[in-house]
Amino acid sequence: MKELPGASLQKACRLLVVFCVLHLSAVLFYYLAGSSTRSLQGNPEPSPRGLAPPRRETTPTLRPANVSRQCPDPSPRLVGPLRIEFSQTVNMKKVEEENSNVRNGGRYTPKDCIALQKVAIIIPFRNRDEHLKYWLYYLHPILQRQQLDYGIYVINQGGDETFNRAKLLNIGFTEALKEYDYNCFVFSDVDLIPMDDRNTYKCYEQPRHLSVSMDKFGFRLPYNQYFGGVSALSKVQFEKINGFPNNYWGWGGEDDDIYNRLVFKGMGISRPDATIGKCRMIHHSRDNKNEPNPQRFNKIAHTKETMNLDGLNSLSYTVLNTERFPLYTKITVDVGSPKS
Ligand code: UDH
Ligand code: NGS
Repeated sequence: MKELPGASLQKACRLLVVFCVLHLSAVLFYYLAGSSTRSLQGNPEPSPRGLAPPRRETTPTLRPANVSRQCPDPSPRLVGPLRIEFSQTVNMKKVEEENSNVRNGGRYTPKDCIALQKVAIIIPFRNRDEHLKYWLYYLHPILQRQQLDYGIYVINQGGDETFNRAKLLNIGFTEALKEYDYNCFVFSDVDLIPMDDRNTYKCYEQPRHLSVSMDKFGFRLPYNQYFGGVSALSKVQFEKINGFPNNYWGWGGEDDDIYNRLVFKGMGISRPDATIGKCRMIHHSRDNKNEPNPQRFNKIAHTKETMNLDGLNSLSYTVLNTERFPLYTKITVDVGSPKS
């Protein structure tokens, strides 16, 4: 019997449906097989904004094994402007309780994502315990909201020789790297507190000046080349300038020398805007043994010649003591003397 034209059309449609079902099943099968292989290999999810996937860390952290997502940039936990004041005394026991997720020695790693950077925060220090309490009280919660993998290093100058801020910072860089493969270093005075948590304590394409808008300067830069207070340099940027100078004894000029080094190596300064970069300084009088250095003007005039000889490659010091407190590591050092 001859097939009706409608019947052959029906047959063709049935064939097409069968083909589509087979095709879909095959796609589904390969997709499921692929995704189980991916999760077994533990590959990171495609990272947001096309960033390269994180490299495997060389030091183990306490992050759960199943976290493979990079922390978003900027952190969604930021709150913006902060009220900062220094009228109440800080109860350290309370601050420690409030930051119980910080590991001994002042180390913190976000739990639910992989931090974008591993940041060592280096604080030059001598005899400023009250300031340090405020710093820890305010900064730990901020740094956690910024979702950084961070460690706090207080580099305490032992003895009573003239203070040497920049050499302490070089020592902090060197000692922190012995502990963990940090890729970013934030150098912060102990008496400066950011007033906005969007001022992220991390590194950028260019060296970063973070304390750009201080209350004591009327919330503006004192001069365009100012690089004092709080700054952030990646490991690569820091090594490129041979670190900081070791022979600025007493107050002033070492930050200008650092600025010169950056410029002579072809780098520029990156800064947050004046609102995000607002910060408060804890008022204090001049410390003993930190008088203005009379040689500072002559020294900053010669950075170009001295920077390759004086810095990381000429750093010498002795560690006298390392103490692990719940919220920071304190390293007491002998930095020598201007004559040595
Ligand atoms: N520092 C100490 N102990 C010292 C000296 C300096 O811890 O004895 C550290 C501390 O981190 C401080 C930083 O080095 O924040 C910079 O030193 P500084 O605070 O003395 O420098 P600053 O320019 O002040 O902030 C200079 C003295 C201003 C006196 C003003 C009197 N009204
Ligand atoms: C400059 C100093 C810097 C210092 C800045 C701000 O004059 O080291 O003032 O000082 N440079 C020289 O002395 C060459 S401050 O007002 O914070 O005490 O950081």
